[in-house]
Amino acid sequence: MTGDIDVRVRGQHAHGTNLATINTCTDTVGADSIVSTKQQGEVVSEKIALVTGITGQDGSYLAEQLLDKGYLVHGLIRRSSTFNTARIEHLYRDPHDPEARLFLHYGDLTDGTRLASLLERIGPQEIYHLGAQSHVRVSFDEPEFTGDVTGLGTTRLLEAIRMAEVPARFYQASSSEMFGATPPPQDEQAKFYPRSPYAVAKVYAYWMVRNYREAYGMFACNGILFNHESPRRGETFVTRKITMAVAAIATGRAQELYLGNLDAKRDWGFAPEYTDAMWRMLQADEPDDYVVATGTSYSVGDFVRMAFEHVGLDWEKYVKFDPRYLRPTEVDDLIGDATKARELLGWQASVLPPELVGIMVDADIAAASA
Ligand code: NDP
Ligand code: GDR
Repeated sequence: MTGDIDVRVRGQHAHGTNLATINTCTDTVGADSIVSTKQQGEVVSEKIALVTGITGQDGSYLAEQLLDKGYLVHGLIRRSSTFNTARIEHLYRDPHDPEARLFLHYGDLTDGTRLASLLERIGPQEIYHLGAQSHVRVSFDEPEFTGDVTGLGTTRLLEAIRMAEVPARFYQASSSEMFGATPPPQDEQAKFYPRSPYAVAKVYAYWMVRNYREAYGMFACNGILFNHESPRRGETFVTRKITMAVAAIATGRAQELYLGNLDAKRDWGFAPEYTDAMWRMLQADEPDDYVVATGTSYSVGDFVRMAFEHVGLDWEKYVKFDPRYLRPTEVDDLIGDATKARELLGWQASVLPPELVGIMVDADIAAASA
C-alpha cells in the first residue's frame, strides 16, 4: 500500500478525544475492501461508493444516506490549510477503527492522474460526482477556473473511470442553471440556454456524460437538479445568506442585510430529498437523465419576506440593495417539471419553500443562540 499523507478532519474522535490529525484511510483501502469481516467468520459483500464534493452541502447528506444504507463511502477532499470537513465531522471515525465506513482521500478535480489511481485502488461500484466550483456569481469572476473544475473536472473523472476500467455507475450533478433563459416549466426536453460560465461548464459536462454513455456504454446519469437548500447550504448562496442574517438580526447581532436582485424566481427544494433522488438514479435498470424539482416558484423577495415573517419582523426595515450582488446575465425564472423522476424513480419533493424557510431560519437561530 502506498503511504499517503494523513487526512485531517476537525472535530471529535470516535473515542471522544479532540482530533487535530488522524490517520488516512488511503493506506488501507483497496479492492479487498469490498469485503467486510464485521460479522465473525461471515463474509458480507458491501457496496462501495465514491463521492466527489463530499465536504459540500449535498456530499454530506449523500454520505449520511449511503452510510445508513450500509455502503462503504469514500470521499475526495481537497487539501486546505484550514479545515474544510465541518459538514462531515459527525460521520468520521478513525480508519483504524474496525467500524469505520467512511474514508477520505486527498485529490483534486484538476488532477486526472490522481483520480485514475484512486479509482483503481478504491474500486467503487457507484460514483457520485458532486465536486464543482458551484457559485454562479463567482463563475463570472473566475470563468477559466470554473471551466477547468466544473467542466473539465467531469471529463477527467469519466476518463479516469474508463482508463481504470472500473465498471462503476456514474452520477453527474447537472443543474437547472443549464436552462438559463429558457422559459418555465423546464423538463428533460427543455432547451439549454446557459447564462453564466458556471452554467456553460455544466452544459459541457452534461454532454460529456451523455457521450460516455453512448460511446462506451457507461451507466452514467445526469441529475438536472433545481436549487436545493438546507441548514448546511453554503453561506454565500442567497437562501442561507438570508436565513443567517435573519437569525443575526433576530438575536440582536446585526441590523441589515445587503442583497442584489430580488425578482429572480427559483424552484427551491430541500437538499436531503434531492440526494435521495441521486441514489435512486443509480439504482434504476437503465441510465438516464432526470429533472429533480418541486414544481413551485418563489422569488428571492418572497424568500426574504417569509424568512423575516418567520421571526415576526418586517423585511423592508432591514434589507438593502447592493449592486455588487447583481450578475452580468441573470436567470430569471426556473420551475422544474419532475414528472419523469416521479414516474420512473418514485421520487417526489415533500418539503416546499414555506416549510424550508422555517427549517433554515430555526436552525440558524439555534446556532446563533448556542
Ligand atoms: P457545494 O459548493 O456546497 O460543494 C462543492 C464541493 O465541491 C465541495 O465539497 C468542494 O470542496 C468541492 N470542490 C470544489 N472544487 C473542487 C476541486 N477542484 N477538486 C475537488 N473538489 C472540489 O455544492 P453543493 O453541495 O450545493 O452542490 C453539489 C453539486 O451539485 C455541485 O456540482 C453543484 O454545482 C451541483 N448543483 C447544486 C445545486 C444546489 O442547489 N445545491 C443544484 C444543481 C446542481 P471544498 O469543501 O474544499 O470547497
Ligand atoms: P443560484 O443560487 O445562482 O440559483 O445557483 P444563488 O443562491 O447564488 O442565487 C439565487 C438568486 O438570488 C439572487 N441574489 C443573490 N444571490 C446571492 N448568492 N447573493 C446575494 O446577495 C443575492 N441577491 C440576490 C441571484 O441573483 C440569483 O438570481 C445555485 C447554485 O447552488 C448552483 O450551483 C446550482 O447549480 C443552482 O443553484 C441550481
